[in-house]
Amino acid sequence: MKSRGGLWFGWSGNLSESEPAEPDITIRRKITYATIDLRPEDYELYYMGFCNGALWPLFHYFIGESRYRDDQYETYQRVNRQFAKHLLPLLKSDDIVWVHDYHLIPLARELRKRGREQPTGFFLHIPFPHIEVLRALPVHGELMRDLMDYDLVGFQTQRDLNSFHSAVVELWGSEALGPDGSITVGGRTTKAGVYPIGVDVEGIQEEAVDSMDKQAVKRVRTVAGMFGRSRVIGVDRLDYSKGLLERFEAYERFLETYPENLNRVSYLQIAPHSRSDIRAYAEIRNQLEQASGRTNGRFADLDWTPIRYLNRNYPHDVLMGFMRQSQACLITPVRDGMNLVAKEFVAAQDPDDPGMLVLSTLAGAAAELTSALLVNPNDIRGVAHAIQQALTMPLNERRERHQQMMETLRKNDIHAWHNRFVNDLVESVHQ
Ligand code: GDG
Repeated sequence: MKSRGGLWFGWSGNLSESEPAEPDITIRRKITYATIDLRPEDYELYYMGFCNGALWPLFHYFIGESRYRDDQYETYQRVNRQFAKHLLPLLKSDDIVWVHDYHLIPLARELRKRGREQPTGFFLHIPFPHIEVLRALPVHGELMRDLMDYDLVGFQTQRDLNSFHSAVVELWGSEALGPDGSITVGGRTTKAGVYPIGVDVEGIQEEAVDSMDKQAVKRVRTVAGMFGRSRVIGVDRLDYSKGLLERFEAYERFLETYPENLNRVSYLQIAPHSRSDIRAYAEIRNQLEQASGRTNGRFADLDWTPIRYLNRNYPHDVLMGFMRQSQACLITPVRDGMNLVAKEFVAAQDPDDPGMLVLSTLAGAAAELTSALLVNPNDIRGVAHAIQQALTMPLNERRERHQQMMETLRKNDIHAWHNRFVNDLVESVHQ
């Protein structure tokens, strides 16, 4: 958006008691930011409730965690109506509209109801579940119909698109599905495609190199360097979909199975808290504290902590510096739309001596990063073995795998993702 210019519209991240009158407008460089507050009740029912208590778990195949409530769904619709109402006066007639993620599925319908007909696309950052999972949600039909109000719907992987098609066929029959994957329902055609999100490869490399002199990055390097330890890293929002519990168990198994690593490896897990008010998040938080405590209690030495588990946020460039000086990165979600950290780790490496990525096959990124060490996150023994393999892999193999992954990252970087989606969106209405 910085190069193209435009309007960014969304929730401010703040709460206010009264119904928001008008969006707050800030203009910075070529972008106008229009944001509105949510009322505490809407935050509860819309954001924490329907979005993150019903849709998030269901779309990540945690059917048992997904809780549906009518009042939450009604608020979801009402908040989307309100967003549309506030967005409308800000839209210019030649604007194209790109809507992001599961919080805003009904937005196109609400805009069209108010007479807006400009190209409107939707991109889903998280997985789309197969119909056999989706159907557990009482309002899945409504959400699918809402998606049909977009001109283009984009997914992270072919698997997600296939799942979306499974729902289309179930609801409207195979005749609704065109040979190019587009969907026609009630005379309206919606295109659907795969647009794997990428990263700013050059930007990350610069961040990683430039941050090597930052205090925090130096501290990590100095401490591990002093004892000649290898560094393993993980960076995830604290979320039950990220497979952290299984990962901690796998790391414990790794230390147990390959005891030559005792006192020789240091695992840094950064996991900033998120959505802490939801029960499932509080639960996983407790379980992780116990699991890291158990491993440290069992294996730690006077001058060695096997897992350093930090619930803190770091500036992005510092994170990239941490990654550049790590020999292995563990990305083992039990389900993930893409996982940008996996791509960032690869981009942040020194090509002459790159660290190795251990990556879950259940992350969208696995479809592209096929030269990573691919693992099933539930296979504790397999992940333990992959950690050992990553730390003992010969330099020429690491370089070769890294180079292969970099080629994919460059071909499919954040700019390519953006351009492809926007071009297809514009084209979708001209056909
Ligand atoms: C959703 C989907 C999909 C992490 N900790 C800190 C920090 N981060 C940054 C990472 C990365 C981003 O946040 C996390 O992105 P992920 O892709 O890994 O995961 P989600 O947050 O779950 O994102 C996911 C993504 O949308 C994009 O489509 O890939 O599947 O779930 O960039 O570096 N950034 C800073 N401090 C931290 O402590 N500054």
